[in-house]
Amino acid sequence: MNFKNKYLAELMERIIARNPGEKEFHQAVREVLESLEPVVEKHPEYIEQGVLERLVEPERIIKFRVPWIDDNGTVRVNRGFRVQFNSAIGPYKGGLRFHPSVYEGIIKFLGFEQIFKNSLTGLPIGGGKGGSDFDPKGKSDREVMRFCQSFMTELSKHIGSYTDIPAGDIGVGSREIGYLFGQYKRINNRFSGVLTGKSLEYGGSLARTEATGYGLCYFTDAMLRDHGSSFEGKTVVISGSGNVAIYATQKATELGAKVVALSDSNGYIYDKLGIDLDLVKKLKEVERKRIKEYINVHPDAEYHEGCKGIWSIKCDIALPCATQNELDEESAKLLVENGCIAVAEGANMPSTPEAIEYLQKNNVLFGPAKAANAGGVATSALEMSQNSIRGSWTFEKVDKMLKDIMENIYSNASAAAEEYNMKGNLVAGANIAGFLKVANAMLEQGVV
Ligand code: NDP
Ligand code: 2IT
Repeated sequence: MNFKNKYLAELMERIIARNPGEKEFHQAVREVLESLEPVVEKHPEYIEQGVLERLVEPERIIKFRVPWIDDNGTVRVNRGFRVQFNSAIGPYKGGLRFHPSVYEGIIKFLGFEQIFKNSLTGLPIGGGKGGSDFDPKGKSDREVMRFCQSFMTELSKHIGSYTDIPAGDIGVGSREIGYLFGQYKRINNRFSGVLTGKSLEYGGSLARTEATGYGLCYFTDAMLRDHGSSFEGKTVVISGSGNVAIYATQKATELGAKVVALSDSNGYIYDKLGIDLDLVKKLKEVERKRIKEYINVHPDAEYHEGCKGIWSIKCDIALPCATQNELDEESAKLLVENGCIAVAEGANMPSTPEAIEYLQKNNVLFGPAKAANAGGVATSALEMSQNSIRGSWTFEKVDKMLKDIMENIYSNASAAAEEYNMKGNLVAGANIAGFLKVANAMLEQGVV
């Protein structure tokens, strides 16, 4: 889509020139600016006060060397990043990603999206993201520990429970958070809620592990119900087999659906009888094995090399929960051809712009990542609240709060889309609703 608004068209050009080569960041910004076209026309004050120029420029980027020693005694060097994007409505909040594909453009796209997602939760958290090109795959626990300690030695200078509170993302789960927390505490002699996604023994929240996947299903359920449908009796395809995919599978199944496929970066499994989730949890959470091992236990299930083929499986609901741009236009066409009625994004920016356009044009209900996967960070904010009051809430209480938050996000995104004459377009609705709170806070705080 091209911008009708000249100011936005020029701004987008400047952003591309100022952030060369960062194509994921351009993609994330373009989508938001497109959604904001009717908003800036109605509210010129956002343009006059430079809100958009300020919003697309991170408040601070920290980039650092992470040296560590592997089990053979060899010195290894990775790159660490933390992008503190926007603190208008609260301290920077967002995960850390450890994956070889990480570079500044990935962390900036994730940090930018986090601003709006965090705003949508209704909780007081700003946007940030971090990570490293370190690959935890195939590393021993001791190597991961030494890497995390080195990473935190630098990161600890820039974070704090009132400043910036990192958490997990791809490649960062409770093992990594544990090592990072231990090193932060050792350096600062301070036991604080500086990270979320902690284990229950040292300040974690019940339901944080489940939160992103559960939240995705609560959101999707709200979207389906609003259109007279539900998960009951539906066939669901979920990509990925990490934290988000596993707990989305669990909740979708609880809500009456049958999940028939999961994947990892090597390939996908199709089990028409419904995924055996206990086995997936054992393979992925405990043994850190590949998804193809599934067929050793269930020889009737199929394994296919390559992860993209997962979208050729016939389903009613598709939940991409692996990574960015994993669902392209060709995949969207296959989903539509096979009668898919809803796609909701558990991963961050998993659908390409062409895929989104195709799905929306073909009346597939589409739940964008910022709204649909906000349950993880929302529950992180609930973990921060519990840490502040030095208390801990029951699973039922946190889960109920999560469900309420996801339903509110759905209705707020839906209402914003309607207000700006784009009824049913949750991409626009989520971007607008997320933007307004942050933009108004920025206006009130002056040019900072
Ligand atoms: P995990 O590391 O637990 O799992 C990631 C899964 O995605 C794995 O199955 C992995 O396969 C697969 N994957 C990762 N990269 C690729 C790739 N390049 N191509 C194909 N498959 C890939 O991460 P999470 O489940 O936590 O995160 C999944 C997505 O959800 C990410 O986009 C993340 O940003 C997003 N998200 C996570 C939240 C959270 O609370 N954890 C909150 C909101 C969003 P393999 O093992 O082979 O690498
Ligand atoms: O993308 C995300 O929202 C996350 N990885 C979770 C961030 C958090 O702070 O819990």
